[in-house]
Amino acid sequence: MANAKEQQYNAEQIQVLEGLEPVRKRPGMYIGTTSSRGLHHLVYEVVDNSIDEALAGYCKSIKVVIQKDNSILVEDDGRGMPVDIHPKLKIPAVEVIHTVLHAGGKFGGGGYKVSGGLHGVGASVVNALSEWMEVQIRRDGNIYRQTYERGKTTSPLEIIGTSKTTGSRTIFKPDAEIFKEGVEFSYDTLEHRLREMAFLNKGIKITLKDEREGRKKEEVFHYEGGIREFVKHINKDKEAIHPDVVYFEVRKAEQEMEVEIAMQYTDRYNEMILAYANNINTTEGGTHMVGFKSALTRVLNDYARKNKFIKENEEGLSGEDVREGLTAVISVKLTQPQFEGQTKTKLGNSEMRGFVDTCTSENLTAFLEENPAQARQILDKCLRAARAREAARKARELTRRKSVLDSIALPGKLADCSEKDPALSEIFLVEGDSAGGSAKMGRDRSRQAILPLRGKILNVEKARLDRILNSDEIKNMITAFGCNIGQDFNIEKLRYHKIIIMTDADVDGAHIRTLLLTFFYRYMKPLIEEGHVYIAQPPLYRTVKGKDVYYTYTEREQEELLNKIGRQGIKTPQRYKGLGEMDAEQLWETTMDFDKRSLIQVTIEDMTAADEIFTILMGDKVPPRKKFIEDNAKYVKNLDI
Ligand code: 0RA
Repeated sequence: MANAKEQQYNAEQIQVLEGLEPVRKRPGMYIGTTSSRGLHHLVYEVVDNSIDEALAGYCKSIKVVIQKDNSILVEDDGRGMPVDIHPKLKIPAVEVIHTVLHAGGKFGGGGYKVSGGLHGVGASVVNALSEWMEVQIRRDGNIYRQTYERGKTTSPLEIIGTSKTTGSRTIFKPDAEIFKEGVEFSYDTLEHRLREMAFLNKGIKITLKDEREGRKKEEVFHYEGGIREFVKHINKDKEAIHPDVVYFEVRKAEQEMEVEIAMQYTDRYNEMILAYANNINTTEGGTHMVGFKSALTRVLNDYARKNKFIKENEEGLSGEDVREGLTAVISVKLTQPQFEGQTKTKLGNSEMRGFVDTCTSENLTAFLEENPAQARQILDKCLRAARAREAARKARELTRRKSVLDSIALPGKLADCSEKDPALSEIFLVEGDSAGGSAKMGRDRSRQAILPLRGKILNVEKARLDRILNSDEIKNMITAFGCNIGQDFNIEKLRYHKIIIMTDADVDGAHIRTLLLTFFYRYMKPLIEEGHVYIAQPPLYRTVKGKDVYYTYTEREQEELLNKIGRQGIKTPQRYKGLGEMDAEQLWETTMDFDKRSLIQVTIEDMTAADEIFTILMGDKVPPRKKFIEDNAKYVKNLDI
């Protein structure tokens, strides 16, 4: 990327398309959503422009500040945005960039632009969706300043001082009229993306600072090792099975494209391959992913045969075998990325497949040849996976055959609903037989099914598929849901569109809930991705005063209730220790009734964040788990994983 060849900027390059009214009318079209996700997207749009400046070779450091009033300041030490007058519009280029849709001179060529991917819409969209915005530019010895409100210019570009340095600063406050769900920024969300950006663009220093009252904090993300350090970061709470991160970077002549790959095996069973194209997380994969996977399988098989790990007449390693426990980051950069797929996060450029395949082949082969001890550790792991896969295949076949023989063999413990339309049906996974009994009696049997789960379910984080399929509780869930698991998972066969976890409001309940979520996340991920998994919220207290009965769900709510209705004349408020203490009617009224209950939908904000949480919660290392629980104990309501 370090193509520092000076590009003469020319205001005429900017294409004029249209004004900003459409952005305010239909913000979703430009930033995807006006939820919290869209709000944070504004910051990424502004930061992306500074990253582009860094990729062009002109900027080293970027600072992001959440200011006291919840406005955002982004500053870089690049060349400073251009200020020359646009020949047709007769206004400064910086004003065109901020007030005209699709302006900004990003028409490919001359380097890999970050934007142009998911919602690469730039500074004008952020401006349109901000109550106010201010830009300050240090350039040509001057400091320039211009202000805007809701996309409209409110002051001419003025010189407000002198400066010996260059750079751009953007300050904006998101418009509460647009972001109706709230305009408060989450430090953790910004931290996550900015750290990822720093891993993906080695050498760039990104500082994040929170200046809000009561939460002052500052962190610097700066990784000279780039994605090599990203892999170490992902594996920090896991056991690596070989010491070195395999790492290589290849740039094609004339910088048409570039690939950077880092990988390391852990003792886990799941694979964690993150793929990026121009810094955009391509969650749907694409040609770079295909190239990497096919080279990986081929190289490890070739090496295994050549070195007699596998005999001539023996079957080779499958793709699954060579990816078990693998953490890898693939980052490609290219000038004309084509994004396809449902969420436009699948890389389509066909030239990337062969390029990544060839680069991976050459470099991984070299690593294995040069590091025979680590090669052996890796191959041992793959061969163990292959043996287990064989055992798992047999176990799977057994469950498959069973369901073929007896296709309506639902588990005996399941109290099914009569409704046959999955969209109208829901299933409660209930902790314990006694609560299960109350739930069965209290439910709406036309639409609600109940599956009681006895005690602890298996920790799937520490077991392979063959053992997982031996667990009765897990087998019951698989047959009840109807959509199989792992590779055979088929969401279209799902028998209930709502899967509701109902556990006690105590530590054991939280543990069972985590075990269930881990199982869904590792083996039925689309269930979570497509929003089918929910958490029921049973009440904590039942309070009776006179003829009135009140239920409250938190200590604070209970306190507020007592303040409101007065403490006199109340028979001692009942604090539920578990679901089992509620009778059928109470359970229905408080937790299951379609009209009165509140459910929490489980969502995956981010693959690495979810992986980290499950690794910590379910893994072997105790200190990170203890720290996580301490750090998060106060946030009981938010169940984004
Ligand atoms: C000179 C020319 C161009 C952009 C910039 C400077 C520049 C833009 C931003 C946005 C945030 N920070 C910045 N620093 C510098 C135009 C280059 C092109 O059209 O490709």
